[in-house]
Amino acid sequence: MQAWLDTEVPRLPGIGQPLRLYDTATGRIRPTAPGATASMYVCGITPYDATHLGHAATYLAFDLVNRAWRDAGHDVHYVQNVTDIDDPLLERAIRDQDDWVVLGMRETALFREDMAVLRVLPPRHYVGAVEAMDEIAELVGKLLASGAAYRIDDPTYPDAYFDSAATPDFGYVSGLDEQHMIELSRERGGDPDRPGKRHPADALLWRMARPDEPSWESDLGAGRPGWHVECAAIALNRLGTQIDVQGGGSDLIFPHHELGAAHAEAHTGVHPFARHYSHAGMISLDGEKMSKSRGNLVFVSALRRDGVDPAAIRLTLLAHHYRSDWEYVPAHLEQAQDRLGRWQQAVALPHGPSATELLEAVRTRLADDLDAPGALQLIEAWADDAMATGGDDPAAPALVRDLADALLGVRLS
Ligand code: 5CA
Ligand code: ZN
Repeated sequence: MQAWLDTEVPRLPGIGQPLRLYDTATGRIRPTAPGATASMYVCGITPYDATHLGHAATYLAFDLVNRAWRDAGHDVHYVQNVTDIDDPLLERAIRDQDDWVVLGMRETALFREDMAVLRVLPPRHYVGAVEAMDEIAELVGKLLASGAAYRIDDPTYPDAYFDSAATPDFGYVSGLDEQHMIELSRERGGDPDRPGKRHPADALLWRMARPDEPSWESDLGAGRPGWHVECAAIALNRLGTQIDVQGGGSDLIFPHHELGAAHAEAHTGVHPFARHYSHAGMISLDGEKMSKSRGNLVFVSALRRDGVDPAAIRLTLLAHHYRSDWEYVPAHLEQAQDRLGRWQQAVALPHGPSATELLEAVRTRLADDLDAPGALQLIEAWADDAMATGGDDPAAPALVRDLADALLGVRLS
């Protein structure tokens, strides 16, 4: 698929610091250590509803990773998928008497617009499950051939499942015990109770065609893929056997990232599949996780229609650390709009207090597990100073404008 439009990133003086990032698998903040090219796979949307603030927050977190790496001199190979065929999409299409293809295309188009307006840097490869069908089926075929997967004992629908015992390290991403895994997989699209599986956490790889469901021809028989193998195939085929960062919201830790890593590792023998498993916190509204299935959503597109400056949406989300769970209230947006106004005034001044140290301090905050709230406070202090006392550096306002744009994606003019 075509990704959304690219955004210009101003060049900053000097060079950014090496990024340290929390890794879910080891439970520690560790340096990312990419080579010249840093590789990142971030799970994309399932396009059955519009982008809400929760999605936006997650994609902004990884946009900060992208920007920090670029600032540190890396070329970033970023890949994202679109789950444009899966149960939730089909269920929504049936509920609304919609065509699942049209629904997916419409919501993907809206997501692309939202991302472009929010100045989220686009992935180099933006890949739909449907367009990747052959490569997904091929990976399933290889997992079956190597014994890492099996056909369930069901004569009508001999679906293919992944054997969770196929890799020695299964469970290392989430660190969960079996009971907890079973509960989460039941909640999040898995089928731990289906008879005939070797282990309850074994994940569907290929669902044989059912009447009234879309299906694709393949050597496996007509059918459609499971969810985790979609991301494993798309990532492996573009980024190779080991990647620097696997990203998504914390609701993807289990089963999605656990199983995706296991699929990849069973196929390649390379452990760990990702050097960092990085997860953004969940945003809630009215006490519940913002989610398409609950319907308690604040849509980015609706805010845009109301004339909200996208930079204020970014400032709203960046005011919370990416790993924290938090509840959105409209006052957050109002505060961000005030802040944006003050910053815009400050960078419009003919001179200000020197911003050379500010640039280094903001780089330090972001390199420390993406401390965007800390970075915002530093810029805030500079803006207060600029407006209170002036300062005499004529280059400072432009430098602050550029650093807010390049490192935080916040455009002030
Ligand atoms: N297509 C799959 C990933 S392969 C999927 O999870 N799609 S999604 O549309 O449900 O979610 C897209 C991304 O937004 C995921 O990374 C998910 O973790 C994140 N996300 C969903 N809800 C929230 C929320 N309330 N707060 C923060 N992030 C969220
Ligand atoms: Zn995914």
